[in-house]
Amino acid sequence: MDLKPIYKNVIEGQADAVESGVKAALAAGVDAGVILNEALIAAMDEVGNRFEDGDFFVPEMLIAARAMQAGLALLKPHLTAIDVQAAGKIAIGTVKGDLHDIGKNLVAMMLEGAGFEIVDLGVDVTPEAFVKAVQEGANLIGMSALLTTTMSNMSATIEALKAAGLREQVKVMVGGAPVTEEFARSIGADAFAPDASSATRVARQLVA
Ligand code: B1M
Repeated sequence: MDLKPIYKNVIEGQADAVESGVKAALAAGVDAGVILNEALIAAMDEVGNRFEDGDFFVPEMLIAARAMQAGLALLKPHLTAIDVQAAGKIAIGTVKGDLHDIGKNLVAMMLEGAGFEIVDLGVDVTPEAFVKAVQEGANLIGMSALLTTTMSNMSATIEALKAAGLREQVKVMVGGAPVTEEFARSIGADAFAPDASSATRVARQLVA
């Protein structure tokens, strides 16, 4: 089945058309992961390119994001076939100053499917809120950042965990488009994951 119309409708922010396209693709037996990667994520990459080129502005990015999320909601049950065993409790959030949540939501969704208990702290999450989540029992922290300017808040959160005497009892995983393995190492995170499916594998290794 041709996924181009879904791709095009995400870029154009046509949420209803994205929903009907995703429904039709699922009904035709297209794998949910293929729809996610080849239509939804690919479209958001193109939206980013157009923004960089000055063809799109924030409102266009926002309506494209809404259209993507409408498609993502339909894929969720197909991406999260729940494993039986509870794998651990992860507090996940987009760091302070950063409002991008699509990638973070996708990672949370996949981790939920892998059996993790999810505490979704949302966006613009302060170091103090991550610390509180660890005090309340999270054994893994997942931080997402999409802006180069907010990546430093990952390191601020790790410092806050140390200051609270909690660093040794929690594993820290980081990710998001500008984040790299090298950056993760430099701030003392336990792991980096480049995408949602590897985040699941990495999280499992961290709590094993
Ligand atoms: Co923003 N934005 N945005 N934006 N936006 C980017 C990130 C940008 C790269 C666009 C560009 O210039 N090409 C650019 C950042 C440049 C930079 O810092 N180097 C940018 C900018 C500049 C901005 C504003 C500053 C624009 C402005 O106001 N002038 C502003 C900032 C607001 C703020 O946060 N304070 C802004 C605002 C917005 C919207 C609100 C309009 C909207 C977000 C809506 C929302 O999230 N609800 C938006 C969008 C949609 C984007 C782009 C187009 C798409 C992001 C996305 O959802 N991608 C983005 C361009 C791009 O990334 N190509 C862009 C799809 C998503 C599935 O991918 O989030 O990368 P991603 O997640 C992946 C991996 O990174 C990884 O797994 C996910 C799935 O595979 N991952 C993890 C993510 N988190 C992880 C955590 C993990 C592990 C893996 O462990 C815990």
